[in-house]
Amino acid sequence: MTTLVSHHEIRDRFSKAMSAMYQDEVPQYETLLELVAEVNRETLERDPELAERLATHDELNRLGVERHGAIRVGSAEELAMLRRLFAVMGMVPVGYYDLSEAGVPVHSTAFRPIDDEALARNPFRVFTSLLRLELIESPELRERAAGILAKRDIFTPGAREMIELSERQGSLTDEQAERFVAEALETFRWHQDATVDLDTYEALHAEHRLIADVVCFHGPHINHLTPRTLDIDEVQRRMPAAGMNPKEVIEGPPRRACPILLRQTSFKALEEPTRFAGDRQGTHTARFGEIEQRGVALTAKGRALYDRLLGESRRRTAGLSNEAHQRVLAEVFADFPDSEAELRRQGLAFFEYRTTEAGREAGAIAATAVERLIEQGLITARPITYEDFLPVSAAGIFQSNLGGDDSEAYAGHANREAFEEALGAPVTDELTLYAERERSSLDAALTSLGIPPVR
Ligand code: OOG
Ligand code: NI
Repeated sequence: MTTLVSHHEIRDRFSKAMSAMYQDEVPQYETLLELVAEVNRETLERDPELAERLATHDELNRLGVERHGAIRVGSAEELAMLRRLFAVMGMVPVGYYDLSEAGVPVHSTAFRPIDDEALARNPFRVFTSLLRLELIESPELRERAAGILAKRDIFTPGAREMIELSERQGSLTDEQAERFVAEALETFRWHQDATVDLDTYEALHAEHRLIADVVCFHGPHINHLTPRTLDIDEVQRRMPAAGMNPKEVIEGPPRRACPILLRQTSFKALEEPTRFAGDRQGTHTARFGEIEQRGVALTAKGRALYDRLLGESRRRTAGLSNEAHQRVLAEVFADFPDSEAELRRQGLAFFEYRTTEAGREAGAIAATAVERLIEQGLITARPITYEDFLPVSAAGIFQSNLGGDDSEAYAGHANREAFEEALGAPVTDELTLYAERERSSLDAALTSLGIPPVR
């Protein structure tokens, strides 16, 4: 019997290899990693309670390795093959994001691990967008783009071979995993050579910068990697002194005692010299660095409240500096309960339940009210971290790195069915994942106290 390594081990190796490659390719990303590590260290020193909480819940180990990346592909075939590539690493498509609403002609999903153990080990996610050529108005330009895309193969023969082998065997041996990581990395590498001449690039660029980015290169170069910070406001403040040009505002909810969902910001994309076919030469701007701070996952009810408050604040924040923007957000979000107990009682956020030592000793008891059990110290509830993305924030990240305020151009074209058809599989619903995780943890905690699970 050959010994196979786990999908999670392969993901861990791959995410580290990807980070090393990106540090090599984009030196500013290395600076960003250092800054994030420094601020995380200081935050943990200042707040031992936070350090302890992260430590007891497996969040501390993953902090240093945690990151997401993003890529954009041009065809259904590319997307479907990527799904198989990510499956080798235990990553499945979760969530559907329609970015056409925000003037970006793509729709997206996030490939990520889903079970607790895998998330604790390394929650590496890749935000993956599919270009929607059908949204380009000019038939001539549409055909030209499709023709260019049809000529490229973004996977090496070795990557295809290892993917098929993993599908047949159930996973890969140590040596095959090494080969897989090296071959898969090639798909995401930056190529200084464009596949077209500058005239073609400019024509596509004029329709939308993103179209040029997807169509004119050999493959879906990783366009950013994103480490997780414990204090995004502080990193944003320190970015300029460290030589980075941060985007104007931090996306997502404001700073809170109980962080919710996801806050994100980035340093702006760099203009890079590019070799075009023919004599005329130019540059391309696509690659940047991002940081994120994650909080608790919200229920459908919590998410509806978030969306409503965000909508309200957006009417008042246009054009504001980050400081003023954050002040308005804080004011508007005063309506969003900011204690774990309230988030739980009002059913706004997801929690994971565990029996305490005292609970295990108490054995069978009659009380079933979850809040009473928590008050009695028999079970604990801890916020479940949000592992996904936010379409409005994603649009803000896209826009600050692509330019473009043509927000209306492609609006109103969500098409989840078409996306799933291209992908060759349905996307998993993220809310269902959190709800199942909460439910099974609560069932287990109650069962261990001798209480029948509540339905
Ligand atoms: C993806 C932008 C969205 C995020 O973290 O929400 C994103 C892209 O630019 O390809 O990365
Ligand atoms: Ni991102």
